Amino acid sequence: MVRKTITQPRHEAELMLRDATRNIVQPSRRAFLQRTLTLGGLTLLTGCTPDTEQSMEAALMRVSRWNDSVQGLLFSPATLAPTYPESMIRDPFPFNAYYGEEEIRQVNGDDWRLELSGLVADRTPWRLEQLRRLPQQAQVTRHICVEGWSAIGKWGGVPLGAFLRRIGADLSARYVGFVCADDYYTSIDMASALHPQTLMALDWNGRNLPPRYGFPMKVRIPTKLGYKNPKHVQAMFVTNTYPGGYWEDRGYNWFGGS
Ligand SMILES: Nc1nc2c(c(=O)[nH]1)N[C@H]1C(S)=C(S)[C@@H](COP(=O)(O)O)O[C@H]1N2
Ligand SMILES: [Mo]
Repeated sequence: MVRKTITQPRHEAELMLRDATRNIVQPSRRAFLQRTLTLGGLTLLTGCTPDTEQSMEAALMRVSRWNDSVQGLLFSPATLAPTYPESMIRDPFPFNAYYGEEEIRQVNGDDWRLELSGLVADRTPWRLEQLRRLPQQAQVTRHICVEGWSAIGKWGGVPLGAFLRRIGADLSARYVGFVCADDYYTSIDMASALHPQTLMALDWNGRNLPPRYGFPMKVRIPTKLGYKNPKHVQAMFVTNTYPGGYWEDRGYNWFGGS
């Protein structure tokens, strides 16, 4: 990255701000910042005037993290995501991942174990059939991807909040993190993890979750954007240390509310 000198005309700093906001991957956030963020505003929000491309990106990242805490404060555990009639389900459902369909991960359900770590009293790994024996719940909700599509689907499985209580997770901790069978990972705030519609999804449209949608388990969070819904989850942890995520570490907003 090119470092520029500290003494530069103000208009050049404005140009850098434009470039830096262009680098923000999430289109809706990018559009929002381009419409609303001035150099003066950025200075006001972060307490200093960024003067290099690097400090500009760092300042924008600080605004995005500040936005996380505002979204966290506004998030109400009692507010439900809209649900839809089964007639509106899109089947087949769109596939998306950071790779193409020819690379869909084939996880063996018999060997699969859900590994648990962090601030959890009982870290015994779980097998698929054990999860299937827990009380299940299903919802028809809309999945919204920041790449510009949305579709309605039905996911069924174990409410994540009930599972976290069962394994003795520290419910006052800040984050729940997920690690997937591909290179994907993400993390969510505890309030969203305990939200009544957040599911450890084992089913899609009444049948076993197919490989393309994240077999054997996908965490379905209808209050969050698509990239916050990890597929092929194989490990879960509870922590107070910010874990980030695959797209979040590349500039997507971490809270990712929909
Ligand atoms: N393991 C894993 N989970 C993932 C992704 C991924 O690449 N790998 N992509 C995310 C994104 S950006 C979207 S939109 C949804 C797509 O889920 P779908 O294939 O069921 O539509 O998965 C999310 N979860
Ligand atoms: Mo997405």
